[in-house]
Amino acid sequence: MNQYRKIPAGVFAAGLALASSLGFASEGPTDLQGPVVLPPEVLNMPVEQAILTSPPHVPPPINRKYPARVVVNLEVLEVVGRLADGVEYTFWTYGGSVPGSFIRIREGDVVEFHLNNHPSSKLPHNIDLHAVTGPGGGASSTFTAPGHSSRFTFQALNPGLYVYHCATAPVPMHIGNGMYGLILVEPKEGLPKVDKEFYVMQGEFYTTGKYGEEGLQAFDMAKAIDERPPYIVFNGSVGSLVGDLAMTAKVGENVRIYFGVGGPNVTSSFHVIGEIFDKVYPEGGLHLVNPSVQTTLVPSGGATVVDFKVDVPGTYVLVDHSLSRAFNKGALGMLKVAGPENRVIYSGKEIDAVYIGSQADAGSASAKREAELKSKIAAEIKANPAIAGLRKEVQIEKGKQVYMSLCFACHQADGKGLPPAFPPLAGSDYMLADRDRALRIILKGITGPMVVNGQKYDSAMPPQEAVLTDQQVADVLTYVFNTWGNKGDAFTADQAKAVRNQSQ
Ligand code: HEC
Ligand SMILES: [Cu+2]
Repeated sequence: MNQYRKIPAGVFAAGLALASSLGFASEGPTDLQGPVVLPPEVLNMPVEQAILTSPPHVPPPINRKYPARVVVNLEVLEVVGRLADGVEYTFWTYGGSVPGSFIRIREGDVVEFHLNNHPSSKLPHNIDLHAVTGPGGGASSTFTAPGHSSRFTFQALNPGLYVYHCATAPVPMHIGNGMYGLILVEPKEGLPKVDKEFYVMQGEFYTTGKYGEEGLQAFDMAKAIDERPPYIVFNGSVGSLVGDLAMTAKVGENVRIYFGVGGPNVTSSFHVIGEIFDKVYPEGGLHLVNPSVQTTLVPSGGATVVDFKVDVPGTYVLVDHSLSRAFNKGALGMLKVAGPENRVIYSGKEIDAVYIGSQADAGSASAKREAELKSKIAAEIKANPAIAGLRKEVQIEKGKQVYMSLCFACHQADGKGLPPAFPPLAGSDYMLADRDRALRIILKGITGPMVVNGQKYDSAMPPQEAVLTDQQVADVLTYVFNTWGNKGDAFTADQAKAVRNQSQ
């Protein structure tokens, strides 16, 4: 029996359209319509279970030459996971991952869609698929309480790459917690074959803490309303596509990336450093092809398909070319290409790809080492209270991550600087002579003449107090005071705090 109040369908649709146009596109429960009576030509279609994949994987191409009835079973799960090293977040997901499971169907398919909300969920959720023709894109038909399952049917009328997302109030919060994914509706004639396909989505996270602040972070509604996300990431976390998790291909292969933006608010200037997209299917429509594109703009709630052949080996870095997002908020991924060199196409002198690649690699190796050291500490505490040395080692590894994402650009990875523009930190008599002054330089910056190891410098170093936490300042100085032959005690967050609070 229908447990909800009956509302005439037309009235509901009109109300929904109005609500959407006013900006509160939140779909509550709607009346149950009962199973759809399908005409014989649909009933006679073969029935298939959709293959769903988590990012960066994509289900295999569809080789059918005819439409089918495709059953999609998507599960909503609220899970605690890693947002960045030491940072956790309660993600709301479709299928346990951010972005949610990739769905692949064919133009003309009739989809029987099941949305299953796991009993452990705290909230009801629904789904608005941009591939659906009909009010709310399925949202009103799929509003599902925890421990319930909803079903609706739609026909995929238009080919394209489409975003899906939750549309339960408050909508930006549901999307901001990770509730988005992609559904590909292949055109009848199929897509050109490629060697490798990947699934990447950008989205931002509005945490109460700053970027890198450790512990379980909560959603910050004020930051969301102001569109001030501490994190803008690919595939749900910082480093999701870096180091061992990087995508891989071989020289000569054609690579395709299905790229979408979940948002909820921020658009992407999608770019791969060191590559040119041979083809862009702008805005995820699959008929128009734009050849030879450097950067393609992807709106929130939008998608694109890019194809490119990888001609030379190396590490190609995926970024949002609004670059503070890549280098300070996490929107950075990697494609590692193996195979023989072609020195005519690429001589090996260009620095872009190698530089950033090795930086990210060093960062992720360093993160691994940090985890190893942390478990060592736990073991050591049990057996022996003398743990100061290990704590310092952790600080050095953490500091290296800060150094490799911030300081190395000027002072260089080897700490030797670039005379006469950037002074050395390796063996710097100036730095090693005065620890408080070093703290002050990092936090407040410094300008004017100085002599380091007998060489004169007269330039400016920008203050980092808005970028770094006290702990990060202590870590990075502990790193530079204990690397490249330098020796010194660990710095503490309290020391950094004391200097931060001094007026200059
Ligand atoms: C944008 C370039 C730039 C960045 C980024 C930068 N510095 Fe500097 N740094 C400089 C310049 C230039 C000077 C010299 C300023 C002057 O001449 O007054 C300097 C001076 C210093 C000094 C004192 C001089 C010496 O060699 O001992 C220290 C210590 C230092 N920086 C550490 C750091 C650390 C640690 C970071 C990362 C948190 C960092 N810097 C990030 C450009 C930079
Ligand atoms: Cu939701």
